[in-house]
Amino acid sequence: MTLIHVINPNTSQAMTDGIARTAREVAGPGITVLAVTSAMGPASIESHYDEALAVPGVLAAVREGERAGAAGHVIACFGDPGLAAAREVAAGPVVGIAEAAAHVAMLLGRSFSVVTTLSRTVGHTRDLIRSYGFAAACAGIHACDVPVLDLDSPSAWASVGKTCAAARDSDGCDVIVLGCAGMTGLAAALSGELGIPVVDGVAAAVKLAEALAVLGLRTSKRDEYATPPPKPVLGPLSGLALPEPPG
Ligand code: 2AL
Repeated sequence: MTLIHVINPNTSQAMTDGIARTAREVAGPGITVLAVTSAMGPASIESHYDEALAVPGVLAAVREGERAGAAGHVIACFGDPGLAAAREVAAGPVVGIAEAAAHVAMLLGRSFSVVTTLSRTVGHTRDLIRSYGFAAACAGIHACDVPVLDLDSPSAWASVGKTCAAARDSDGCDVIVLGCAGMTGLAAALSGELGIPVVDGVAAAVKLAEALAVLGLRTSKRDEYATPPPKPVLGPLSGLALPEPPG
């Protein structure tokens, strides 16, 4: 059994249910998906403050997934909150949906545009894409102005679709990347409407995590991503202190 541990970094169970549906749809034979909702943090992540509050819950979830024997982890929020720290404490690969979606988009065309939720997330998304090395290929980042937790209605889906079409027309991009886990499940229909590939980050990340796990490829522990040395952690986060290594 190969376990792929999919973490919803926000605390909305409804969003986890949608993420889990996509993950199970795309997971290959022999893959078990364990989809979990963060046990602490904000209901949705659409500001720097939300993201900072979400990271401890992501790290707690990664450590629980390790104890459950996860072969790989997916961080299913487009800010990839806590991704580098998660790589330090996980044995298997950790894949964020933003990084996964950008990689997959670059296998499908020369340029991509991202459709995100609120305009306040555009700058952070731009920083992320730049940090992953894809700035030159990113033709634009567009907000549909729908808050994360409102992405579950036909009118919200219509706004996402309209923003994708506008991004395609204004940017001339080859590929659209959906910039929120709450948009999962929309890609196939949108791709049909738009006539260009639309990448669902949840699906991309689950498939990449699965591929890495099946290939036996793990995060390099040579230096930066090695397990950090244990040290005292005070206050409400004391439960996240790392143990002394065995032996
Ligand atoms: C997200 C996401 O994927 N999950 C969440 O809570 N916020 N992304 C976004 N662009 O707002």
